[in-house]
Amino acid sequence: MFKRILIANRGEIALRIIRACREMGLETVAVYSTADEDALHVRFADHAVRIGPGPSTESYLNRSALISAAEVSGADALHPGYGFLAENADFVDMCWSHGIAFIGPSADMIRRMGDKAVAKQMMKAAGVPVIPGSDGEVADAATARKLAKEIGFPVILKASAGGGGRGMRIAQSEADVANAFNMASQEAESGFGNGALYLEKYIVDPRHVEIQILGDANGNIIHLNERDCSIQRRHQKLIEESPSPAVSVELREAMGRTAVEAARSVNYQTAGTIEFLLDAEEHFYFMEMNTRIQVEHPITEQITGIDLIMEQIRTAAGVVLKTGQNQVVPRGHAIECRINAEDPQHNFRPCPGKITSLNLPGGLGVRVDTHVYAGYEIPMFYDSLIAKLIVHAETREQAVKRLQRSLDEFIIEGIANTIPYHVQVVRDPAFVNGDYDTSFVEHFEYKEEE
Ligand code: MV4
Repeated sequence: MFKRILIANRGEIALRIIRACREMGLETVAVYSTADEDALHVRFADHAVRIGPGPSTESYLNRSALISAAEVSGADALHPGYGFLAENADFVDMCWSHGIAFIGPSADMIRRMGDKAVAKQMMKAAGVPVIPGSDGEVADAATARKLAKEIGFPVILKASAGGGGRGMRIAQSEADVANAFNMASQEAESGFGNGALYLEKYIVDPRHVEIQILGDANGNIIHLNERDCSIQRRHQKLIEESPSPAVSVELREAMGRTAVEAARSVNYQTAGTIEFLLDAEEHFYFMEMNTRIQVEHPITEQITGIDLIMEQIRTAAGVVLKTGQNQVVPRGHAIECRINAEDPQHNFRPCPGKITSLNLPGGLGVRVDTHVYAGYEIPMFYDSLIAKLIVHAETREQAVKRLQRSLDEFIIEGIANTIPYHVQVVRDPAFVNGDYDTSFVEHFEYKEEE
């Protein structure tokens, strides 16, 4: 086992990783920017190293500063959290070449799964259902138009180097294809330095259902059921739940088995997620593989009782999974709301600033993963996540009630935030009935408060 883990992240996920390490008897090293001097991850870690000024390019994305911090502090492993360098293959190579174990997949795995066209081809070859479309990349607009006519409209053009909704364009008819191709390619070129695209049939109003995977160095792979992440705004998830209200026992078994086969086909050896689109006829299609711990991992922890961060650390250290698929016995229903420092009355504009007063909800089945406290100032440099409210109950109906009352208890003063938005969403009949898809947020009407 490792002795001392450097956490190359900040905010709630840095705290989350520190908590797992402490319970495992592992020493922790926090890194922080000047803007995070008063952050809790700095206070609760055994050691802390300042790595640079506020902007993330000079701190949490500063690879040589992180490697130096690991070296001077004597860390033997590094946990990247999510975002920042969690899916940066060159950084993974740097860690290993400096004798620091990267807690996550190999650099090659990140490269293969990071190229969405390559990942899709590999999954198709392994027999995983994929959305009909191009076999790998499409060379030009004319080829795209020809292929689109064969598979039928609408189609979507996606950046090979993209993911998470960036560098995508929909074409409704033949006349749209050239423009969609050029726009998507330009966006991909300027955003990722790689204009390559692939083409797919566009699935109208699907659900986003993803399966949590856990693999070890011995080739054992299990899945920990699904998360429904269909409630998103501009590709940012707002609410996630497990189990999905749209997934039957039979469908869960099929999606779980498929996700394990997908992970096995690439010899996956750590925590990861297989994202699927689910259409109204219960067809599911591989979309992307995420090679990191995800923001929404707590709902899976609540229903399975498995600590995903501890499992990531153990499997990275070569410890074999002790849980077999038959021992994964999901219990109850969990829902997460992401509370952001954004103003829902003004198009969700970011609202950094000082939290003057704070009350966190509590009671049975309520978990709040947060790094904020009364008097804390949210810096302007980073993402706007303030807290994750996670509720767990025996049934979905009880979990929704628990979510409603917990949101009512949750008070954040001093900055605009998304609690009032969530308060309304969790009372919307479509949400209460679990009858929603990825178009929910578009259609939802938020009533401004006076
Ligand atoms: C799609 C799709 C429909 N058909 N691909 C959005 C994020 C990126 N991971 C892929 N996305 C989509 N890909 C095909 N062939 C619809 C979406 C999509 C979406 C997916 C998941 C969650 C929310 C979404 C919102 C809009 C579009």
